[in-house]
Amino acid sequence: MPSRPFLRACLVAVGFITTLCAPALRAANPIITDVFTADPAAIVHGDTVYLYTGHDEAKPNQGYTMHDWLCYSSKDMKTWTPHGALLAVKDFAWAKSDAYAAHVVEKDGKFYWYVSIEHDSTKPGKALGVAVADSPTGPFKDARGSALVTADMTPKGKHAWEDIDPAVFIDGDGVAWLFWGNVHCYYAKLKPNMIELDGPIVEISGLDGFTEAPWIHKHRDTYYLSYASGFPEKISYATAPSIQGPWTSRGLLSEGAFNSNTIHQAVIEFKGQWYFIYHNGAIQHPNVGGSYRRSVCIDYLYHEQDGRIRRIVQTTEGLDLPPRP
Ligand code: FUB
Repeated sequence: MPSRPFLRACLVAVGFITTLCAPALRAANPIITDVFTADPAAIVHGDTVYLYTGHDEAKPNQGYTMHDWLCYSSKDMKTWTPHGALLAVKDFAWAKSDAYAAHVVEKDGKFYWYVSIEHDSTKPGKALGVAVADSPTGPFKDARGSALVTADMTPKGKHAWEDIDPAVFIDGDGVAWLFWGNVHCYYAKLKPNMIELDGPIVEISGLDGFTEAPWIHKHRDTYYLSYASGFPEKISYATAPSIQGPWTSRGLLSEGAFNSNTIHQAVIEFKGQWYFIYHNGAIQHPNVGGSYRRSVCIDYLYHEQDGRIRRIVQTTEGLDLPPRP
């Protein structure tokens, strides 16, 4: 018969192995724990949510180290299927590094993946590119062979990372609008082909503390522009009666994210429930998180009757908690 110390050692080993093998994709926050994920963007396609994220690979003393973008899908927002790195910097021949925040949108059966990326030395600075696919999981390829927006197209900004964080919103009339920016928030109409601008680049002024990460959603008749504000970032929002404004600042939507200077939100509705998707730096195992080693989280979002959005409560339980009535 095995000795007691031997049995105890076996139990400890089993517990340890169980912890290591715990599902890396779950409802509690952060929802992905086997790799670092950042800058979430999500779309609903049929009965499935597709979640597209950046991929932090920084070593402990490095800054942003991001080479590709990841994709996950779920039919219940709680269990997630990984689809791997579906797009990478190397897929854009004109780009050289920095797979920063991105956004996917569906139009006429095609899926357009708008990305922020560092342009090569012919147009120095951050730029926006767009890849296209026939399915939400690819294969994606560069839709233009060149950048959609480059630093010389927004000369107002004095810094090289002004043209980041694309977000595309398709209005009820089918017209698509591209929003983006860092410090300055810009928008422009897209042509029906989704890969060319269709008019001037306009700056939205008066957004309290705008830093980056614009995201548009519509609820009832109101347009909502949420964005990262200040630094370390919180999330603020503004509302408007039309996609072209005028935008009225509505204050804070969320406090900052635990252990991360950035938070980068996405807002979606799925099966009648609204969600706030963001990142924090909370993971402690197997590697330690932080501002350059971030992890995607999801909590509920509630619209109030008066058109405001209730302040987001960031939780560790995430969607293991039931939604409030
Ligand atoms: O992930 C790189 C940059 O950090 C993103 O483009 C910003 O939104 C911030 O999250």
